Amino acid sequence: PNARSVSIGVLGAAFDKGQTRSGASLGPGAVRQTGVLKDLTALGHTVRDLGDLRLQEAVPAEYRAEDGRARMKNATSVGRFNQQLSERVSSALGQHDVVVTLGGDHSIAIGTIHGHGQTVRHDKLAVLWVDAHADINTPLTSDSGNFHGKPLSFLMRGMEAFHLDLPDLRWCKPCLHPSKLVYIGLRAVDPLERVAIQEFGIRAYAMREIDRLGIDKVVEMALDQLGAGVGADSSLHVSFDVDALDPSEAPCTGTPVRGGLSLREGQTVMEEVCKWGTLRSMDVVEVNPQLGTPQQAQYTADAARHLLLATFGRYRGGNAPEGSQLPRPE
Ligand code: 6HN
Ligand code: MN
Ligand code: MN
Ligand code: MN
Repeated sequence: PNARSVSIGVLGAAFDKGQTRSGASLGPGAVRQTGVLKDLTALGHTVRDLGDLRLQEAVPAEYRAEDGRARMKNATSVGRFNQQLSERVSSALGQHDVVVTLGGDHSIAIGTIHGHGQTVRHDKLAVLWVDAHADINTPLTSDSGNFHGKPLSFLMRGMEAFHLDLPDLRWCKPCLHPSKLVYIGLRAVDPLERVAIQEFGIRAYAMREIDRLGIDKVVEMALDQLGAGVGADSSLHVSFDVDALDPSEAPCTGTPVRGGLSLREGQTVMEEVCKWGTLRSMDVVEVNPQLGTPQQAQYTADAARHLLLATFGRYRGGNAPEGSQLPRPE
C-alpha cells in the first residue's frame, strides 16, 4: 500500500545546549547525508529542505534561578533557540502538509510542539513521545539540570504551577493537555517523573508493556487514545528520540539505555502512524555523530532514515510504482 503523497518540509534544529555533550547539533547533517530526502522524494512526496536553524546570537550570560534548589543549564540558549524554532515550525506548517525537524537534542521539542500548538486548537494537539526517557522533569526535579530531560514540563498544561518564572521561557505557553500525550518505549524514568506521570494521568507504554502486549497492540492503543484515528480531527506530533531504539541499533546518542526497541518495532510504530494519517509534525532527535566510530555514526543516522521512510509510506514488503505493469518483450 502506498501512502498518499504529501508535501514535507524538513528543518534542521542544530542545537545541543539542552545537554552537555557536543555533537548533537551535527545530527541534521548526518541524517541528510544518508540520502533520506531523495528517498522520500522517490516515494512520491514533495520534499523541501528548509535548512538548519542555529542559535546566531552569542548568549552573554546564562540565566540562573534565584532559587538554589533549581537545576538548569543554559536556560537562556534553550529559551532563545526554541522561541525561534517555534516560529519557524508554525510558519512551515502553513506551507507544508508535514514538517519534519531533525535534532538536535530533545530540548528542541519545546519549540516544535509549541510551534505546532500555535496552529491548532489546543485540545486538538496530540503528541506521541517515543523515548527511553520521560523528559518531563522540571528545574526542581531534575538531577542533571539538562533541558533535554524537561521539554514536556514546559508544554504540559497544568504544570505551570510547578515551574519557576524563567525570563527566557516566558514566551512558551503550555499547549498540551495531559490526556493528549502518550509515551512509548520508556525504561529510564526518574522517580519524580513517575510522580508527574501518575498525578497527571499520562498514558505510558514502557518496555514492560511492549513485552507483554506486543508493539502492534501498543501502538494501536496509543493512537486510539490520542484520538488520532482516521476521520478524527486530532493534529498529531510524533517526537522520536533515537535512544528509544536499542543501543545496538542507534549507538551514537547522548544517553543510551540498553533494553530498547528494535529498529523493526520503531518501524512498526511509524508505519501505523502513517496509516492513521493525521501526522502534521515530527522530530527525530538525539543523533550525535560525534559519539562512537564514523561507521556507528552512519549506522545511527541510517536508523533515523529508516524511521522516516516508514513514516512516509515505505512498506517493507515493497512498494509498486503507481499504475506500473511488468514489462513484456516487444
Ligand atoms: N533525553 N532523566 C534524565 C535527565 O537528565 O533529566 C535523562 C534525560 C534524557 C533526555 O534523552 O532526551
Ligand atoms: Mn528524549
Ligand atoms: Mn489554549
Ligand atoms: Mn531519551
